[in-house]
Amino acid sequence: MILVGQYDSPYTRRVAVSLRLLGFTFDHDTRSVFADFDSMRTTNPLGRIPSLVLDDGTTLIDSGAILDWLDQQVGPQRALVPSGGLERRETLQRIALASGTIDKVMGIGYERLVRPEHYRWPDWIARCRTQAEGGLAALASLPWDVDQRLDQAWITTACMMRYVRLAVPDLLPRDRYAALDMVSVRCEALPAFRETWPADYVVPSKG
Ligand SMILES: N[C@@H](CCC(=O)N[C@@H](CS)C(=O)NCC(=O)O)C(=O)O
Repeated sequence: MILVGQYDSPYTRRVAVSLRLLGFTFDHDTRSVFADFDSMRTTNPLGRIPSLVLDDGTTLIDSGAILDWLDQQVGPQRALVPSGGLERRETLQRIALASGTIDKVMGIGYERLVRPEHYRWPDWIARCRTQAEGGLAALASLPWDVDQRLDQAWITTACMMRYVRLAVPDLLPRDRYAALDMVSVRCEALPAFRETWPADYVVPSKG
C-alpha cells in the first residue's frame, strides 16, 4: 500500500497513525498538493490528499473513506470507530467537531499562505476563527477519559491539535483547554504519532 500525502496534512496524518496502530505496513509518497499539483491530480482527480493506493492498484481517496475501509479490513473488534449504538454516534460527533475545526483552520491557513495579501478577506478569516474556536470549545467540554481505548475520535482530535498549533498557533495556547491538552499528550507519546510527527509546516508554494 502507498499512502499519498505529507504529514503536515492532519487528514493524511490521521490515516498514517491509523495504519500504524492497526498494524498495516505501507510506503509513503510525499508529493505536495501544491508543488506537485499536476502529478497529484493523476492520483486523485481532485488534486487533494490523502489517497491510499492499494496493492491491487485501486486508489482510495478522502480520509474518511480510507479509514472506513481500514476498519472494514480489521473487523468490528479492532475497528477505530465503534460499529454501532451510542458509542458510534458519540465517536462520530467528536470526529465531526475535530475535522470541522481542521477545515476552518485550513481556511485561515490557505487565506494567509496562498492568497496574495491584497486579496485576503479579514471578515472571512474572523468567521473561520469563530467557527474553529466553537469546535475547540465544544470538544473541550466533552468528557475525555485517559483510560479509554484509543479510537478515531482521539486520533483525529490529536492530529487536529497538532495542525492548529502549526497553522494558527494563537488559536490553541497551552492550558486553554486542559482536556484537549491531555488528549494531545497521551496520543503524541505513542510511536504511531511520533513516527508521523509533522516537524515543520510546509508553506504551500504555487510551483
Ligand atoms: N475531506 C477530505 C479533506 C482533505 C483535505 O482537505 N486535504 C487537504 C490537505 S489537509 C488538501 O488536499 N488540500 C489541497 C486542496 O484542497 O486543494 C479528507 O478527509 O481527506
